[in-house]
Amino acid sequence: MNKQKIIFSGIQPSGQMHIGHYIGAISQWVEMQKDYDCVFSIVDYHAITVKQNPEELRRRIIEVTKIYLAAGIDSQKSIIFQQSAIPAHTELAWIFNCYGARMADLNRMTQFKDKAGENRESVGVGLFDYPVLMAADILLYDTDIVPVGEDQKQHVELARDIARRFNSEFGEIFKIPQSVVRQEGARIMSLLDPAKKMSKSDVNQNNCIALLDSPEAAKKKIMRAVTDSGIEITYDLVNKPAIANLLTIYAQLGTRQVKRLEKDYAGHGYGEFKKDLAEVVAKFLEDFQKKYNRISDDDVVKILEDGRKKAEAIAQKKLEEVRKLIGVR
Ligand code: ATP
Ligand code: LTN
Repeated sequence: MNKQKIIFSGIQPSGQMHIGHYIGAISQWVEMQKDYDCVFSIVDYHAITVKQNPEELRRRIIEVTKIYLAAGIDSQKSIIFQQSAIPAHTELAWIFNCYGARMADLNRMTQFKDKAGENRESVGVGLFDYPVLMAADILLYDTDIVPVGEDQKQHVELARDIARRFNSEFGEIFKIPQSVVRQEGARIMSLLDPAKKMSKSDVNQNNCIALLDSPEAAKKKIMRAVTDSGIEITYDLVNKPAIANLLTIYAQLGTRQVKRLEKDYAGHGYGEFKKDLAEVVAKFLEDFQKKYNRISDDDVVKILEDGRKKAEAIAQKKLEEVRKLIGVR
């Protein structure tokens, strides 16, 4: 009997993937594969909570899968699947809408407030209900640990609340999951404004290094990145947030840790530091894209189909139990 802990996480195929996704999420998943049974999803039904162009969505689903693989997610070891391929996710979300998820909980979700903004009354219901679908994703697989960014912690809390309520009514059916937020690199900031996170939704693409940017373009973006006043290269989040962010990127994509970089760059200027960082980023992208380009669309179709079969067997079993408990079977 396999007793390894279970990890579940996912990314929406809704925009350009950037080094923030790699450093903040995917590279951590790659590490976790060593010690855990992992399930990674391309959460396309989350992506449609905001408007998507169908052609672009289709392309992004393949792109995100290739990015998982190129980053080192091993389809032999971990399950990789497309959320919409398994109807159990939306079905369980509906059941949670009726049992466990409360209006008051969803009204508290800060991401909904941020994303809906002024349009709270006119946005689609899906955007409001999004955390319930996320709870279904997580709870279907008896997940122990959910590695996510800081902004998703509240959603994992909600999944725990839903699981507890459901369990207290029907018995111990769902495992209570925990979120894990990586400390270093949890938030890669914009290259142009270190107060904002690097984001695929930003209009100015110079803020962000996409994983599929050409190495040359990425170098230019690094050279254009803002720095702080002063001349020293030190990790100081309060006084030098721009340099701290560049140091984090350097350490995460290169081979030297921040402490080592601080020592090595003592007495050297920003210009030299940025030039070296640009080379490190370019080299990382070159290697990454080599792996990415080796993966064909046909490979992706096969891997997703294989992942669907494996994930569906687990999800369907859990859903069947739930259906019985609530009295529809
Ligand atoms: P964006 O703001 O760029 O649209 P997002 O948070 O909506 O990004 P998701 O696809 O939801 O992007 O993110 C997937 C994962 O990547 C999440 O765990 C998220 O926290 C992480 N992530 C996204 N942007 C960054 C970043 N700049 N730094 C670190 N992690 C990030
Ligand atoms: N909401 C998450 C993506 C997501 C997810 C999940 C993450 C959907 N379902 C389950 C972890 C577990 C996001 O936008 N980053």
